[in-house]
Amino acid sequence: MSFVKRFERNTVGRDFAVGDIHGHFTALQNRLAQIGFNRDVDRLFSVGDLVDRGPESDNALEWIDLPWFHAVRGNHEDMAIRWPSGNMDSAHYAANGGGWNVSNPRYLQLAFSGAFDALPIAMEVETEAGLVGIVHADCPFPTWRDFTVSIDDSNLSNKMRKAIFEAALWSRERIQDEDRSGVAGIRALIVGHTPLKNPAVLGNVHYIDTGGWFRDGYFTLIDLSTLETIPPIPGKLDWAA
Ligand SMILES: [Mn+2]
Repeated sequence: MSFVKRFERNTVGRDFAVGDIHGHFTALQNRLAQIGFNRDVDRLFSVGDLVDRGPESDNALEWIDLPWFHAVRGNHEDMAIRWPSGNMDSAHYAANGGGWNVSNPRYLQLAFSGAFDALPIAMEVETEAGLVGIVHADCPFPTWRDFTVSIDDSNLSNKMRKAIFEAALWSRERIQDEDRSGVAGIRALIVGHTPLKNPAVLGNVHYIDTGGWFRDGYFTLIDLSTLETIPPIPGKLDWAA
């Protein structure tokens, strides 16, 4: 099994990515309706964090089965994967929005764990202007190729793979440092994880989590061909977390 999922160019419709959803699938659905999303030809790529905090986390299982919806694993999926193994603190998990899953029956906890464990860590989408990468939090390597080759390297120690996954799903280093060095070997990298008031770009790394799950937030959609966001980027890096 590969931790990188690759997608051919969409020659018949549009490709969009959306930030963290956190159990707000109805709001997302409304956003898609606003932009005239056509589920027969368009595709929607998710940066992960489908669950926790919002009221509709249970819907994540149906969404990841939709033929036009494709998600990478976020740190909240990571918690749902680990939950049935019993080595996570329930108070900590609930404080992070996982209460819905703590109270789920065991068979459902296992269903979520198994389904999320099958999600890729990274996706790459071919567009007319080049390859676009998607990961939840960050690419912890200077080049996209080093990252995608490393996570699929069968000789990698479990410890090293765990460290790379941890950074890919949880790191906020790049944005905290306002590091504009970018990721080489890819046209653009799309990430979520860090809620911002407005979408932002650092080098070629696009931050699109504008807290569609949060009371003052909204869902930003980015067109993977044009890299334009809806709504547009106001220019300045501005983050709320
Ligand atoms: Mn996250």
